[in-house]
Amino acid sequence: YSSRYHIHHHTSSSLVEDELDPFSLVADELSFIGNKLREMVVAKVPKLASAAEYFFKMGVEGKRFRPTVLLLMSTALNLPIPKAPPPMELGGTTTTDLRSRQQRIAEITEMIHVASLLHDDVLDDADTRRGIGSLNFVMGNKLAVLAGDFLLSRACVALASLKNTEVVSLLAEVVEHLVTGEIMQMTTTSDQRCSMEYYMEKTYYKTASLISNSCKAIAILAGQTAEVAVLAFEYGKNLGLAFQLIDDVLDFTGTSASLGKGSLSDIQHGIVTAPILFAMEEFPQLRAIVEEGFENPENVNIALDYL
Ligand code: GRG
Repeated sequence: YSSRYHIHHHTSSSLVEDELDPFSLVADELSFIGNKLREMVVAKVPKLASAAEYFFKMGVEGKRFRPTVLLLMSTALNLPIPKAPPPMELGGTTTTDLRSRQQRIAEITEMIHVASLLHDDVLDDADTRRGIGSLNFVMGNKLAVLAGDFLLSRACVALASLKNTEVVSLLAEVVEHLVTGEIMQMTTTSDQRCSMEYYMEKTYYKTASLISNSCKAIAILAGQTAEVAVLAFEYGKNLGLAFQLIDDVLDFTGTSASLGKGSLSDIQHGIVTAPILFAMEEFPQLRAIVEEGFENPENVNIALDYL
């Protein structure tokens, strides 16, 4: 990163470059978490097991953006144990215990995320995800819905095992937020479709809530003050909003190969995202089209011309 962005460091050590690659810092832990996730989705019924493990198999793991952020947040917030021991609801907590509890947050977060992808693809009738057939496309809607439910159940059990009621409520509430964001997206009036405020609120629920609340959970487990926990939340919220904004831009600029799914899927589903809202500010005549909606394919083409 430093060479690409011409950032000058006061130290010339190559370690600085390594430290600036966020993935290399947590690469070993990410592969450990990957294995843990595969273990966690083992189910009694073979059909359920094969459905649930579908997106945890090697090679279809996605970017692992959320676990990466959460592990880096853990490194940033874990205080030296002798100075500030984390709250010990479980009795003697060591540094290793703390880190493995935070790894569990990363696992739970990824499970909730994958469950939401499974359900989302059913709702959107999507046929590709992570560069392969979506689970609903390969095994049908029914199994995809049930596999998502199963992952949520596994995530709840893992969450409860942390025995921290504040953390349980934070992440349990995220599931409601995911549903809220999805419903806000499905049911828009023409005014809401044109509103940046509505878009940002929906984006918080749909994408940023999971990242912000799991970042806050990391801070709580680290034994940080309520003030720091709020800062961790704000960091995760802004990162999540930025992540979705970029995801929305990529839907217009990416290719099926780079996205692992078809491009232009938002506008084709009638979903108005940030690039259109920004274009509307520059070209006020676009507003009438957005208000009318994108059921008419002609409107899709008109909007694309403005972008
Ligand atoms: C059952 C938990 C649950 C939710 C039901 C369907 C639904 C309600 C919510 C959908 C939420 C959703 C899919 C939001 C989009 C979030 C998003 C940016 C997904 C893409 O994330 P990436 O790019 O994907 O990190 P990878 O594949 O890399 O993990």
